Amino acid sequence: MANPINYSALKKNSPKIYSLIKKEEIRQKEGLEMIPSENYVSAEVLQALGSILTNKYSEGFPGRRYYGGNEVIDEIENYAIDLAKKLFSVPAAIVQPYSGSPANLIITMAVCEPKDVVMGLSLASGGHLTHGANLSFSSIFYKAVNYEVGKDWKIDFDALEKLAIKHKPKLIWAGTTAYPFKLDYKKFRKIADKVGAVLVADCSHITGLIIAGAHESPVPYVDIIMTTTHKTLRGPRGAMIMVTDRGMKKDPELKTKLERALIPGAQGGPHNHTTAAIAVCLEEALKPSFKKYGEQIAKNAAVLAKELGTISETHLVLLSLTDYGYGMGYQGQYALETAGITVNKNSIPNEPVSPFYPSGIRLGTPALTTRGMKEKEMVQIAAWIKEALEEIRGHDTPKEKEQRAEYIRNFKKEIAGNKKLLRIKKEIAKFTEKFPVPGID
Ligand code: DSN
Repeated sequence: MANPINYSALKKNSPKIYSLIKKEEIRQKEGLEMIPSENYVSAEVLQALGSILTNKYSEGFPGRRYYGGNEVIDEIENYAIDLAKKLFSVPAAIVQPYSGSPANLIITMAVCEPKDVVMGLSLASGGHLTHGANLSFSSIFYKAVNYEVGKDWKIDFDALEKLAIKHKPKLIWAGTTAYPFKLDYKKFRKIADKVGAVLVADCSHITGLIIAGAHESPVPYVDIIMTTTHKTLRGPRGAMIMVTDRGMKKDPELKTKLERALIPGAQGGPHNHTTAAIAVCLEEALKPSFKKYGEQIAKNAAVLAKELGTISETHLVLLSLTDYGYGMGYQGQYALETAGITVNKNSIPNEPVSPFYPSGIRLGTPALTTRGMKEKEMVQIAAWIKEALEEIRGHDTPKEKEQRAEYIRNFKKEIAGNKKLLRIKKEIAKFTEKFPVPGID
């Protein structure tokens, strides 16, 4: 397929950026993109993103703007809102958040007063920064209380309930970024009701699985839903906030409070090219083919996990590398990158080393599934991963903290020329030829 973006002007007048885009195209095409929060958008999403809609200021909401000339922008935003409401069966949607973290700030500002208690899964247990991590707004301006996973790596609901009763949170987050199991929204609801908290699902990672029916929808259980639009939903970088019927009933002012927290609270003008691209990705997500896509993401992750000796009920695999040595996440990420497989180092529950030199890696199937890869390909990919990871055995992170940075520098130098990894990279480049990337020639 022809490239959906015509780069001729860029090629002529900004050759530096043009050549870097081309370089990145090769990386995205010839490697295996396995970061679970990433995906490949369609040609249609790319074209909307590259449109002249970026030229317009539109602070406010459709029919209520601070600038003139927004007739068309109003139509675009209303269309995106309607599609979001239809896709999720919710009465209200806001499509302007710049991304997930600002969206979570907006929600927290709408629901809480400064210093109120917010509760979320800890970062170390697979939660998100904005759900109450140190140094995030959520713990600087609010009183953050974190719940954790248990020994089985699943959310410990008994402990969560005890913490909620003790701290009486105003807001409870039900959402994850590195959690390979399904979420039990009913249990979250019961606890939220017990303490009178607003329950918010941050389903950014799993929205595609929810749309496909592979995961239960949080809509009947939660008051607010936040999702980014660029992960399994396969749209542009952005986010949406939706209020459920339950949320509207609980607080009929909730949508207005969220809008006010967005502007003037936390953001300025919406990114209208992104809003249009969100509408395009929602159109795509409403098609039956998207349901198949979401189902396949989960099937692929289950096979990948099994081949790697673990379990996934989602789109991601959280792989402990403790069998390979001490603090092997960094080394695992780098060895795989050298072999053409992009993943990210990740803490494992009860991380024994540190978040910067963690003991695991996080891998996902959304982008591979977009390229048309299925179970058979996951078996092959798992074999490459296991072969590549053998190359890090014996390369343990030093126990002495001050030696770690230099150790990693030397490790990288050594591994960059590893013959086995470079052979795998070549095999992968050949293998990926059969799986086109939407939006790249
Ligand atoms: N950075 C995202 C992720 O990779 O999960 C979360 O915001």
